[in-house]
Amino acid sequence: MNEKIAIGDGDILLVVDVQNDFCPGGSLAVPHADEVVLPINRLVLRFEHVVLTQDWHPRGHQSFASAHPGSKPYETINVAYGPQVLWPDHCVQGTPGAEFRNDLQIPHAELVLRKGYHKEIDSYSAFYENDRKTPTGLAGYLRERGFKRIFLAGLAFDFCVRYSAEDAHREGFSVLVIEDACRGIDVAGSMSASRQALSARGVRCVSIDFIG
Ligand code: VGL
Ligand code: ZN
Repeated sequence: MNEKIAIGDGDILLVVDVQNDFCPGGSLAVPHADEVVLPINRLVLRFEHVVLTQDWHPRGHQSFASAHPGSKPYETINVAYGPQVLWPDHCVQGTPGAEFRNDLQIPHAELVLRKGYHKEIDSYSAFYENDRKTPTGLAGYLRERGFKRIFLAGLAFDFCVRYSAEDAHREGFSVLVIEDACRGIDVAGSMSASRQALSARGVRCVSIDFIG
């Protein structure tokens, strides 16, 4: 039961949104987010194949509370595709907050997948935007390259990691979340809801100690 998971050719690690704005001092700081950097730097040594995702919003993005006069960050509103949590302005294209943490060491990353660039649609998942219809192209990329199993680490566990994991599973990949290489925001019970949603789908959450 405690056997390590051997990493092979069909495996890829998706490092989700390890960007300055999600870290302490950033505009949408996730508690203890900076603590994922060292485990991820260790983890990537095990993976030949790594993809990074980067939250990448235009100014005035619909997910920003500042775009909705009278609304405050962390409130939920209804938009064309359903409920949307409003966030402080974050990860604006070309700003320092949108850059990856400079202590992240993944020179061999093969792709940087940007998401959230449509002004009217947020994108938590690295696969489908929040309208649940607009693909980012990542599933096709990973399939075309022959990957079968996707490991996830990064920020935030209860948003981008969760929805990316669910979509990867729905797209037919085998999925594992490396939970101690993630940190979450926890808005309105989103951490426990995420754990439940993942286990209901059979997506395993494992510790970095189990990775070969
Ligand atoms: C994220 C909220 C807004 C994330 C991105 O990376 O989890 N969360 N934008
Ligand atoms: Zn965002």
